[in-house]
Amino acid sequence: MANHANAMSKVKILVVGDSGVGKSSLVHLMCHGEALSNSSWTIGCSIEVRVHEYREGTPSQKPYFIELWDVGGSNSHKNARHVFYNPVHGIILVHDLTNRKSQLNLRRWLAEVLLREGSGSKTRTPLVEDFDAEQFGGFSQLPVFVVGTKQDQISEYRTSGRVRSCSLADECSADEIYVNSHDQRSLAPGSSNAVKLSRFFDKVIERQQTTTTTTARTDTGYSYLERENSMYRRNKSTSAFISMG
Ligand SMILES: Nc1nc2c(ncn2[C@@H]2O[C@H](COP(=O)(O)OP(=O)(O)O)[C@@H](O)[C@H]2O)c(=O)[nH]1
Ligand SMILES: [Mg+2]
Repeated sequence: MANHANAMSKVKILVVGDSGVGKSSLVHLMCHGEALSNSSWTIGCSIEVRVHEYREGTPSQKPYFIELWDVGGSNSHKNARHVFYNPVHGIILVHDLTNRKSQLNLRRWLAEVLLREGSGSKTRTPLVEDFDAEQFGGFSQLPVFVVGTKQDQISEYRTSGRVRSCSLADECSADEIYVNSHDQRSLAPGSSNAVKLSRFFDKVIERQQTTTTTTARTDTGYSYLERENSMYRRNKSTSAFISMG
């Protein structure tokens, strides 16, 4: 803590999707490079961190902490989980390829997060249950990544083009990957999945650079997370400037 100037910068990504789609398994694979041996019910929110090399292989390469906030998908926590939503720099939407409903529900998840993002955490969520690209005109700046899990449970016939890709991914100009979170090869370094994920992390970092000054709160209800984040922003301003060139 003594030397903030050398502290590694960090970004916060929310990982959301219905309960049981495989968020915890996916986050574990992303952060540890191996399958989660026994997943348990996520209560509230669990945070895992991975180090990502921003713009790897270029002169502006720099390590960043990527915080993956795995928000429990249970309906019983619906009224409380918004405290985790602000601020956020990127969203990973997770659905289960064997469960079409979980894919359709991603619109609700996105709407839920976007309605909180940029608004005070005390604001009531309007009665909007679905994502509508027009309504969320400004959303496009928040990078989105879509992951379909349990690829091992669908037949090869369906993976070779028959699986309906997520239309939401198109609407958000988001990359989408399919994984089997029980198999570390799903995110093997150099694989197309890993490259897409890495590109997404770069986008999130770029987004964070452009928004650090625009999320100032006007309400007095400062939460721990907001306070912590504003401290972090102050620290960040003393750390290295990322060249965009
Ligand atoms: N076959 C298979 N099972 C998976 C995969 N991802 C998750 N699971 C299983 O699905 C169940 C729910 O996973 P979990 O990560 O706890 O889901 P969460 O509730 O979204 O966090 C667990 O039994 C996992 O082992 C996958 O890619 N393939
Ligand atoms: Mg979980």
